Amino acid sequence: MSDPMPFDAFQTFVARHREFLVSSHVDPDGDALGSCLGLAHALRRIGKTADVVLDQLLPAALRFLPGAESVRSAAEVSRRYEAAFILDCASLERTGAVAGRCLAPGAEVAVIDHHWGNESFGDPRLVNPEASATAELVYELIESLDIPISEETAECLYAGILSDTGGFRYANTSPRSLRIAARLVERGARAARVAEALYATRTAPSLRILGLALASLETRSGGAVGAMTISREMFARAGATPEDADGIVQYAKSLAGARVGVLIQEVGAQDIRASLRSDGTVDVNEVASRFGGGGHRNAAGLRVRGDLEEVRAKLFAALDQAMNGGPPPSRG
Ligand SMILES: [Mn+2]
Repeated sequence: MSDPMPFDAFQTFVARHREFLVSSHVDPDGDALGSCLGLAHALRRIGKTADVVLDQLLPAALRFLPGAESVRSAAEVSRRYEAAFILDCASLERTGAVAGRCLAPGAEVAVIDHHWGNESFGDPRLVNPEASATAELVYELIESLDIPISEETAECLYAGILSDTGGFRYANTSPRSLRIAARLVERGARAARVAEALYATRTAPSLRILGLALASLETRSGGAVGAMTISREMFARAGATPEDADGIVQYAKSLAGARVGVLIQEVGAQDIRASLRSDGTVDVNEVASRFGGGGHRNAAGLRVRGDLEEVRAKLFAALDQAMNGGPPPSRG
């Protein structure tokens, strides 16, 4: 946890430097990118240079954010920065190639994050696991620095909060996140545009693979497991990649009466991936760990070598056992 009042230290940090690197974690989500862009817009507003650099180029789904076109990958950056903001990262390593390629030796690193278990790196630090999104903390910092919140900053931070609360549906949705979101809409964030981009926009391959996955629905363990399976042949038919199937497990989990939702994907020959989501009554992290995977109690994943049908049978047996007790199934 950070100092409860670290804003003075941030004030000094911002005053001391003219140019900032702003970065976040690999495989950026809406909070990672929204926080970076929202802060970068605010720093530019007070005459600073702020460059958003990430490990890789952006996923297409996040390119709607104001300023996204200016984001560069670490490989494209040939200079090193003396000062950096690292956002939404529990450790410096989470930035991927950015830490090694873009920071000058002895660079000063400011940290803003909401992950439990944030390693104590960086100074100054604004770390609060009770925030639903890093974007909430960025909002509070910008306010404390007396920087006016532009429409661009507002929209980016709103996207961060919407993303990390699952559209204000997850348990972390708090009065504070809703109050900050309301203020951001007052400052010009277009709520409908952000919701449309994050939750109602799918590419043709991702819609086709969703259709095939939905049609594959089966129930197991007396209806307590909703399972969908995507074979290599289905990916080929939809012209889709495993990335296009992101989030489909939520549909399996949405089956009425299901305690666990499972999406099983044949991503290559003898290469099987599965995502598990639980309503909290089953520890899917424990199930995934039996297959060498892991995650959290309510959301976990695994990837194993093997035949699709064999892996399916073993996974269903493991889930059945986790739900109903009995001896653990044989490993392998
Ligand atoms: Mn986050």
